[in-house]
Amino acid sequence: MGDEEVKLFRTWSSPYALRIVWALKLKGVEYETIYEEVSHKSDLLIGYNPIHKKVPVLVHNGKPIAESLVILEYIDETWKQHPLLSDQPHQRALARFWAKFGDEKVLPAIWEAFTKQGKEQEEALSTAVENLKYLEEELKGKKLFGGEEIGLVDIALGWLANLVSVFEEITGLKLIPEEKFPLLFNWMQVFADIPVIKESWPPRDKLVAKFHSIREASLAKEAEKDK
Ligand SMILES: N[C@@H](CCC(=O)N[C@@H](CS)C(=O)NCC(=O)O)C(=O)O
Repeated sequence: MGDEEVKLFRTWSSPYALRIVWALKLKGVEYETIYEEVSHKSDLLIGYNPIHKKVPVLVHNGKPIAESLVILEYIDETWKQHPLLSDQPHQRALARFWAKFGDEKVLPAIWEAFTKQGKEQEEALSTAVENLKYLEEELKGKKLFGGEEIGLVDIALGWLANLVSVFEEITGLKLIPEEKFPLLFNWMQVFADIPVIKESWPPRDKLVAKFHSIREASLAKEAEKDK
């Protein structure tokens, strides 16, 4: 293991890249971090991920892998300690289902609720609530999505624990109210409190400032369209 070269291209705030940080840390894999700026991507990053040109990219012994959920599975197959996926095919399939559901259904609705206002925001919020109900249901009888240990689904949904309260502070909306989603609310606290997760959380004030300006820019663009 000692002569392996593992490099992670990330930005300081990318929630997708944080998935990879968490997985590598949980597994105790040593790696080098290369910080990118989305507005100034390096040629190296673009060369490694020419199709999407996004972070994260993991480079293992010179071989690049892009797309966070794909990288997570690669990590789990390559470093066996602290497994993220079950050894049962059906359990593995379910975990992949929920990870995909998070990215395809939950994330876009919450992002719309965060970046829009008025009717569009209301609609996005009600879509988010419908989708979050499925996650609440999935947590019944479990502390974490992975059971007692962090699994792929916890890592894939980790951005909820990281960003929802930031979005709530900026918009004044309650996206995941405790009364409506007690299990999910508890999961967010439990997940955020796990030392490996806590220590790699980006600074909250920097996140608030960054996402505040993203929301402002998005609202200004919408206002421009309506003129
Ligand atoms: N589906 C991708 C999404 C990655 C992504 O959207 N990364 C953002 C940062 S959060 C990025 O690199 N954006 C650069 C750009 O859009 O030009 C994944 O799961 O890795």
